[in-house]
Amino acid sequence: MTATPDLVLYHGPNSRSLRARWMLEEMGLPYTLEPVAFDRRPIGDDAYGEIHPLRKVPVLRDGADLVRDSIAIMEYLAARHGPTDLVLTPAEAEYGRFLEFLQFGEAGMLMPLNLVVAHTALLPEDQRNPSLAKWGRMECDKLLNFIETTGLAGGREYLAGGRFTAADISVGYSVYLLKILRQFDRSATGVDAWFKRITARDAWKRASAT
Ligand SMILES: N[C@@H](CCC(=O)N[C@@H](CS)C(=O)NCC(=O)O)C(=O)O
Repeated sequence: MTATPDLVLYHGPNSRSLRARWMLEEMGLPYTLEPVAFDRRPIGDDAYGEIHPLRKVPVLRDGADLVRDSIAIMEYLAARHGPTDLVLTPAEAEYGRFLEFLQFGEAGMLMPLNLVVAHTALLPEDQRNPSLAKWGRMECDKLLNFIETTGLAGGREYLAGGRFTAADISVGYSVYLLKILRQFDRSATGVDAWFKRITARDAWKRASAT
């Protein structure tokens, strides 16, 4: 019998740690949630700086192992604590597509999204640059259009493999961020329907509850 994992998730409200928490909930793994103070920059305290020198969330602690990236945490949980249908195996059709959207949620979406966050909300008002916010917003609209026309092409219900996977969690978190920032392009109706579908899951409700 495999020993019960000793998992701790360092978490911040509405942050990328939601991806890791959603994955933990989908997999039904027991974990302890460790809130990191988000009302200051850098986040957390000096003790947290020992865990993540960049003072970012999420971090997953699994016994002696530390994983400091939301996408890496999802891959780690599937590989170390699976098996799980939340990832595609290399032998499956659409494995490449699965990897593409798994990475796209972070590497493809977060740079323009961060610009929007920084220049509409995060920075003090006198440091915000409306041109950068506008450019970020235009890029986000292109990204939503890409999800609509390519990710969900032909009435797909999920991004890859014909089932809900970690790729939906990865991109789903970024779309969640666009929505709470009120930057979601209302013309992306297919994305909207997909987002409603994936966030109707009990695991998301538990992950986003507090
Ligand atoms: N690529 C990393 C990015 C981590 C990251 O930037 N986290 C943000 C929260 S969503 C953070 O901790 N920001 C606090 C700060 O930069 O002060 C991941 O996906 O985990």
